[in-house]
This record gives sequence, structure tokens and C-alpha cells, in this order.
Amino acid sequence: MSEAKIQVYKGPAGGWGALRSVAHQLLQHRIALKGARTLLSANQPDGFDCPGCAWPDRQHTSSFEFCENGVKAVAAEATADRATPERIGQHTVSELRSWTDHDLEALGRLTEPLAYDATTDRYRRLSWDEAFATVARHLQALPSPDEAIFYTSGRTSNEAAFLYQLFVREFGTNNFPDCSNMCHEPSGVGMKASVGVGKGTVTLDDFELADCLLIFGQNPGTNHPRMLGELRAASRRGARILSFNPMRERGLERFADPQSPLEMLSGGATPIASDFYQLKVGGDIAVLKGIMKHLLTLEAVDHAFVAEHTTGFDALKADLEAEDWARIEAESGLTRERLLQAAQVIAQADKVIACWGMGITQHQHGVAAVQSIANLLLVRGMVGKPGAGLCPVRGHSNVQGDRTMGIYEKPAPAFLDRLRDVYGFEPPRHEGFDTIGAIEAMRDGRASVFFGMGGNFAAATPDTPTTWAALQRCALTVHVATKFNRSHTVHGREALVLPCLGRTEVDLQASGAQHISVEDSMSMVHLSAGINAPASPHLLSEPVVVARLAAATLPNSRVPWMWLVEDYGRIRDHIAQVFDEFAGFNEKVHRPGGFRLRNTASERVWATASGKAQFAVHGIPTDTLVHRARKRSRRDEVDAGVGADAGGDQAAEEVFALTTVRAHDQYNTTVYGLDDRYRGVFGQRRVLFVNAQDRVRAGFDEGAWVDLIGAAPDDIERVAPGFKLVDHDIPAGCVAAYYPETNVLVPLDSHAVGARTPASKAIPIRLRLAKGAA
Ligand SMILES: Nc1nc2c(c(=O)[nH]1)N[C@H]1C(S)=C(S)[C@@H](COP(=O)(O)OP(=O)(O)OC[C@H]3O[C@@H](n4cnc5c(=O)[nH]c(N)nc54)[C@H](O)[C@@H]3O)O[C@H]1N2
Ligand SMILES: Nc1nc2c(c(=O)[nH]1)N[C@H]1C(S)=C(S)[C@@H](COP(=O)(O)OP(=O)(O)OC[C@H]3O[C@@H](n4cnc5c(=O)[nH]c(N)nc54)[C@H](O)[C@@H]3O)O[C@H]1N2
Ligand SMILES: [Mo]
Repeated sequence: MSEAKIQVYKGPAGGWGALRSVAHQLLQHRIALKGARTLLSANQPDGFDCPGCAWPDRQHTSSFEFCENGVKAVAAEATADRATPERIGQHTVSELRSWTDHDLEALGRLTEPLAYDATTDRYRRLSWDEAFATVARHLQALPSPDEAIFYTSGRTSNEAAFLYQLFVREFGTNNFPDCSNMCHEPSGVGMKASVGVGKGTVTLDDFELADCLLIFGQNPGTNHPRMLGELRAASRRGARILSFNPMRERGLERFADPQSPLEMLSGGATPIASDFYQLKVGGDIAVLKGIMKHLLTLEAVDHAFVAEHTTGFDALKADLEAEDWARIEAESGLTRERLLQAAQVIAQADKVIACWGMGITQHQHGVAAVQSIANLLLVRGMVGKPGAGLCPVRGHSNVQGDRTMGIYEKPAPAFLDRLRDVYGFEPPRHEGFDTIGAIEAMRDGRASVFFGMGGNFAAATPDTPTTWAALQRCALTVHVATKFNRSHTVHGREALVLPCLGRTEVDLQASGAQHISVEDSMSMVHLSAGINAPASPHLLSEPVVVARLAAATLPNSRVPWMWLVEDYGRIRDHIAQVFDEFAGFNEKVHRPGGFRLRNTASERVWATASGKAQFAVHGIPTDTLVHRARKRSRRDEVDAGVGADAGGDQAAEEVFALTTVRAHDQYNTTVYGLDDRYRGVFGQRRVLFVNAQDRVRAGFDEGAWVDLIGAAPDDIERVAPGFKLVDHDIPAGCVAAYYPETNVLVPLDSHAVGARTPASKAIPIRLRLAKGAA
């Protein structure tokens, strides 16, 4: 492991640094040979879909797409380390709860079902039969099916997700919180109203044509490294790439393709972004309005498109004309002149793609921000033509597919009718809990069984103490998982951990080795089959876990659960019966590269209320938690008679907007290592990136240790102790730190209007010198 240090990283993204990191990962997991073979099968026609991100792959064109972080995801699953019942049972669960995410991850792969023993405060092994009987007993005993919660994380395959939602709806609830609630929910909600589909409208072919790429709040160098290949190609053919991000992320600066001998040997690299717009945290709507205001003056509106395909333009235009430049500048942190430069690039481009990630969605006004991006492209007629369109870059490798399969707390009536017609039971019609709703329900005692299909609910969710107390109130918590994680230590009175196969492993059922299918960020559905031997002979696949649980819980079910999982092709036939767009599923999915689901917006068919693409008018937010905390802080100062020229004490009370990001060596709550190479952080994670002038003004030395104190106006004490201050190129008033350590600071009720995604990209905090700090 690296020693703790802060050192500016001078290399490009990718390059030798990436190759060194890969070698280190394989060594660390003691899988040198197996790893190499496994890696060659990632995203290959007969291999597995990379369990990393949801960026599509060109499996039919390039032989092997190198991705450092894909390697980490694969290596972490193929590790030689084993979290056996003996190994886990060496420690009390209270002890394990105090471990870091990194140390929990290092325990390795789970091998057998575990049950919590309250008398010893330890996990012990139990049989699968006992496990299913336990869950079934709890579920059957509930006064109402709505007192059970069924969470999904986005690695779950289409086949497993389909069976899971079928079981849960036959059981009687729509309580389906999923990771998407914390992720791209605002993209789905916002786009559906704007263009009639909640999914990206572009494909990789469009990336080959675009002459302008806008990247909002996304860090592809770390989170979607295969996207850098597309960006590199675009940059080389002269496309303009603009990044809108408070941070100047290295992956967007320059990239050395590890597969390009020339770049590698010459030490060269391809510059990526032509320009960086380092806006303030939460300043995106202001930026977008500023750019659109300029587009009006530049007469860059595509009037023919607007007239034929849209509604609401006049209202948008009037709103933009009335918008105040002073407010745009104050809230975005960028000048009118700077925004003109961006507008000119966009006005001159013929084919514009807008990509975005969590920097857009994880805000109180995330839906409005997504719709503002849609507005921008619609003004220029850039949706539904080759080389242009909207591209929300999804996170988990099958998060989009899980939604397509019905993992959704607000299912459409037509879909429920179809389930009823195909299966002969009446599915529940009322809305279920999303992630926030599930936490509230457990907190208030309205739900008492939590079942997690993958993921790490206790670590990924906001307001950690509240969420933990909610989970601990449950009668039963169950997690289907590949690795032991934080959520398994934050448990109900009874608790089970059920180990499952990972995507890289052979899934052998009665009819032979199985394939599963996934849907990527561009709606391509394709097959995946593991090649490694399972980490333990006791592992079950996720579809089998669901089938056995369903059979145990619903003895009178009419669904042939165990027959379905003998051959996953049978599950796909059922999927084809329920979803028209999956007609001929088994045949189509076996074609090389799979097939693309229809996307109406990309055909300029607008499945909206008006039958047109819809402009949405949104004000520049001035009512967020950060705004409110700042207003209150100023008022308090006035009350206390503190003048503008007061010393360090007053400045130290300043409210900062904290954004929470991923480091290079993590996958969400899974911490592979303690480095964040591109941002120059090594051997540590408890750092706070701060603007140097802010730091000096607040009276802190560089490297000082501070506690992060929540400043939400609800007056609940929220503290994340012990972060080291690191000067960073970030706008004044903004600070950044890693997730999940900072989730203690996110208030449960601070979430996106209309989508309830926790606002984990804009948390009001104050800094306090840590006690005992050197
Ligand atoms: N290796 C790896 N790959 C991953 C993941 C991982 O953890 N590790 N996670 C997966 C998942 S589930 C997801 S959702 C994706 C996440 O992929 P990203 O969306 O790239 O994830 P984040 O690290 O949250 O970073 C978002 C970016 O937004 C910027 N940002 C912060 N606040 C703002 C703001 O207010 N406005 C703007 N414009 N930008 C802002 C940050 O500086 C950062 O560059 O990646 C997926 N892929
Ligand atoms: N503050 C803050 N909070 C955030 C975010 C943020 O940017 N900032 N991002 C949010 C986002 S975008 C997301 S998507 C969520 C992520 O939330 P989750 O999806 O719940 O979390 P992960 O960390 O991806 O889950 C990791 C665990 O999944 C299990 N696992 C891995 N592979 C498999 C598999 O194949 N099957 C099964 N059954 N289990 C498996 C392992 O046990 C591993 O420990 O976090 C959200 N929370
Ligand atoms: Mo995500």
C-alpha cells in the first residue's frame, strides 16, 4: 500500500500509471495468471459483461478494450481471499462495524450463508434451507406485505431482476428501492417529461460523428474509463469537448491510450477537453441558462426544429430574456464572457452530444438541471439526429436493465395488467417505497424486513446515524452479496448474509452453463457468461436465490420457480411474454453484440403528454440547503454584531458547499485501495479538497486536520471527524471529499424535487479544527 502523501500527478490519465496499477491489483489479489485470462474475456462475445460501469463496449470491433478500473472490478471479484464463516466468526459484529470499508473488502469473497447470533454477537454458518425458511417465516408473519422492503443494486442481471420483481409483486408489494434512486433517477424523470424517454438517446455510432461534446458533472477517467477511448478519438478528429465541473479532472485533460504503442513509448498523450468551465458546485442551471441566453442573441436557435418538434419555447425564451446576468454569474461562478465562449462553440457545432453524471443529478434541483440540459440541446435541434443527443452516463453495469425489468416502486398500470394476465395473480397497484421512503418506513416502524439484492445500503445511503438506527430496528435484515460489507454489520434483530456468484463466474444449472443478459447505458442488451470457477461450491446464483426464496415463501405460487432456473432461456421467454420490446428475446440476444431497445426520442417520436418535445422553464436555484445555511449564517453574524472585517473566528464559521465524489481506487462503497492518483492523493481517503484562498482566509494551515460539521438548518448535529485539508483547484466556497465517508453529513430530507435522489453533491458544512490535531 502507498504511504500517505499528497503529490501532484503529472502524468496523463491512462498511460503507464494505469498499467502499473493493474499489475498491482493482480498481485494484491494473488491472481496473476487467472486474472490475465479473466481480463481477456471481459466484454468479449463469449465472455462476461464487465461488472464495472455501464458504458457500452465495442465488442464486435475491437479485440480488447483496456480499462484499469474494469480490471479492479474483475480482480476484486476473482480475488483469492475468502471470507469464510471461520474468518468472519473470529470477530464480533460490533468489532467489524468499526473496520474501514477497505478492510472489510479485504476479507475476500463470501463462501457460505451466514446468520447473526445475538448471544455471541458473531456471524455463524447456516444451511441454505435454513436461510430460505427463515426469510419465508418472517415474510409470512408480516401483517402486510408492505412491511417488507426489497432493495436492488445495479449489478443484478435482467434474468435475476425479472424473477425478483415477479416474486415480490406476487408476495404483494411494490417496495423496490434501488441504487438508481440515489443515482440517475433525476435523469429518467427529467428526460421523460422533456423528450418522452428516460434513457440516453445516443449510441456509440453517434460518438463517432459528434463535433462537440459537453460533459457535465462526470469524471470518466475514473468512473467510465472506456469512455476516454471515444473522447480521445473525438478530440483527434477535432471535435470540441467542454467540461463543466468544479474540478479539473485529469481524465478530461489528457489521456494516453495504453493500447497505443506510440503514445506509451513517446510519453505522449492526447489532450481531451478543449475547455474547462469550473463552475460552482450546484451552478449548472445558472450556466445552462447563461449559455442559452447567449444562444438567443447569437440567433443560434434551430427554429425549424423548435416549430415542428417542440412546445413551450416562447415561455423559455421569455424566461431567458428576463434572466438576470448578475444572478447567472453569482450562482455559476462564471462570467458572462466565459459563458459566451461556450455558447459560440455550441452555436457553431453541427452535432452536439451532452453527457452527464452525478454532478448533475445528486442535487435538490437535479431534475431541473437535467431538463435544462435537454432545453439546451432542443434549442439547437440536437436530439434525434445522427451524432447528437442526450447521454446520461449510467453507473452500475445493469442499473438500466433492472429498471427495464420492473425494479421500480412506481410501476406503470399497463405493466401490472400484463403481469396479471400472464401469471394470473393481481399485483399490488399502490406505489412502494423508494430509497428515502424505505429508510423513513424502517425508522418509523412501518417496515421491519429488509432484503438487499446486492449493494451496500447502510453505506451508500444518506444520514448514516438515522439510516443505521432504521436498519437496526428491523426484525430481519438479509443481504445477498459477493463480499462482506458495512451493511452486514448494521443489522436487524435477526440477520442473514447470503453469498452469490459474481458475473465472472461459471453459473452451472440443470441444463448446463448459463448466460445472463444486461442492458448498457445506450440500451444495448447483450449476453454475459462467466468463465472462472465459483469462489466456493456453496454459492448460488441470484436467479436461484430468488427462485428458492419464492418457492419457500409462496408455496401456492403458480409460477414454476425451480423449472425457470434450470435454464435461463426459459426466464428470457417469460420476459418476452411480459415486455413487447423483448419479443424474440432469446433469438435476438444471441446475435453478436445483442440488440438495441427502441428509443423513441432518437427517432424524433415524442412520447410526452403533448406529443412534442417539451421545454421546461426553471429558475436558478437560490433556495437549496446551502443557500439557506448561508443566509442563516449571515443573519446570525448580523445578530451577533460581527462586522465584515472580523478576524479568523468569523471566517471559520463560513458555510461551504461540500460535494462528494469517487476516488480512483473505489467502486462506490467498495474501497479497493487508498490512492486517488489523478488528484494526487496517496495512501489515504480522509482528505478535504479546498480552495487555497478560502483555507487561508478561514485561518487553517495546509494539511491541517478538520472536522466537517453539517450546517443544515434542521439543527441536527452531523459530524464527519478528521479530514486533512488539501489545496485544490476548486472554486471559492466549494469543497470536495470522498463518499461514502461523508454520508453522515447528508440530511435524509435533502433530496431532488421530483426524484428524491439524495443531494449528496451539495451539502452545507462548516469546518472546525479537529481536536488534538497536530
Ligand atoms: N471505477 C469506478 N467506476 C464507477 C463507479 C465507481 O465508484 N468507481 N461508480 C459507478 C456509478 S454507480 C456511477 S453513478 C458512476 C458515477 O460516475 P460520476 O458521475 O463521474 O461520479 P462522481 O465521482 O460522483 O463524480 C461526479 C463528477 O461531478 C463533479 N461535480 C461535483 N459537483 C458538481 C456540480 O455541482 N456540478 C457539476 N457540473 N459537476 C459536479 C465532480 O467534480 C466529479 O468530477 O460511475 C460508475 N462507475
Ligand atoms: N454521498 C454520496 N452517496 C452516494 C453517491 C455519491 O456520489 N455520494 N452515489 C450513489 C450512487 S450513484 C449509487 S449507484 C449508490 C451505490 O449503492 P449500492 O449499489 O448499494 O452500493 P455498492 O457499493 O455498489 O455495492 C457494493 C456491494 O455489492 C455487492 N456485490 C458486488 N457484486 C455483486 C453481485 O454480482 N451480486 C450481488 N448480489 N452483490 C454484489 C458486494 O457485496 C459489495 O460490497 O450509492 C449512492 N450514494
Ligand atoms: Mo450510481
